[in-house]
Amino acid sequence: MLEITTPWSSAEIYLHGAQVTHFKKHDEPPLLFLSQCSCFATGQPIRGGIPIIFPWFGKPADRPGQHGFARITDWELKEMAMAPDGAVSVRLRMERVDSPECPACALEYRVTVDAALTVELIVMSRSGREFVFENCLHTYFTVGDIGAATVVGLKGVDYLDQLAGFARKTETRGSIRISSEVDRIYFDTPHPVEIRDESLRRAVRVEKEGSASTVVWNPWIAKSKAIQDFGDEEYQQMVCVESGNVAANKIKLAPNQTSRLKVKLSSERLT
Ligand code: TA6
Repeated sequence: MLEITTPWSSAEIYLHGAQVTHFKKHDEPPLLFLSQCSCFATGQPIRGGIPIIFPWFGKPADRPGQHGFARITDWELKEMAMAPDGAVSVRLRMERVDSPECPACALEYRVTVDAALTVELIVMSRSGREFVFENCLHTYFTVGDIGAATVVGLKGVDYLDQLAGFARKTETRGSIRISSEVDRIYFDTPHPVEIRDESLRRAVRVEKEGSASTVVWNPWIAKSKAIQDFGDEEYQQMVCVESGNVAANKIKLAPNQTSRLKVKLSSERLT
């Protein structure tokens, strides 16, 4: 695990899954949520921070395991650098030989820690065949109280409601307040999304490049109890706002081409 400290912030990154598990500006509560019940074990995903979902999202019938293998693979640290202003960047890499579930490819993950947290997932095909995949940076955000938080920026957007048999619906609310289990894949949302946290008095901004889908998830009470590596009450302190390319937005990568998914997370005080 890499522990990073900059003039503005601190962060932690596990080689397991190349998972950022902590990011905190010195004068604020943590931006990322990490479950107190998370496993840290071979073959198990870490519950919180920014799991890298690749090359499939969810649990397709013909695929082994939920959310692909990137988040349970040990990545290689290739480079760490500090800029003159103290910003720290880290480059991690994993490679895959050709397999039925994934053509030969190389992945790089670049993390930049400064007053914000910027992560970029780069997928390079090393195959002569088209590579169709999904990717998603499955970010868990800390909120002071889920009842005092809203997700802003999805009004008028179509989504699949995973709790209603993937029914396609349209978001009618400019500010989404969560008061039950929510599990939605919003389509064609390249624009920024915000989490406004009245409890912690801050706005968290999610800016993206190369991401057409936004997933919003909170397990709420029953699902929280059912998830082994998640505390029964932790749904009150987190919300997932995930950035990627999922379902109808999946990526079709031509042979030997490269795909980039970049997300910048920042926060400012609510005045
Ligand atoms: O965030 C969307 C989602 O697909 C939910 O359906 C829920 O399963 C969540 O991911 C967590 O998945 P995980 O495999 O990490 O338990």
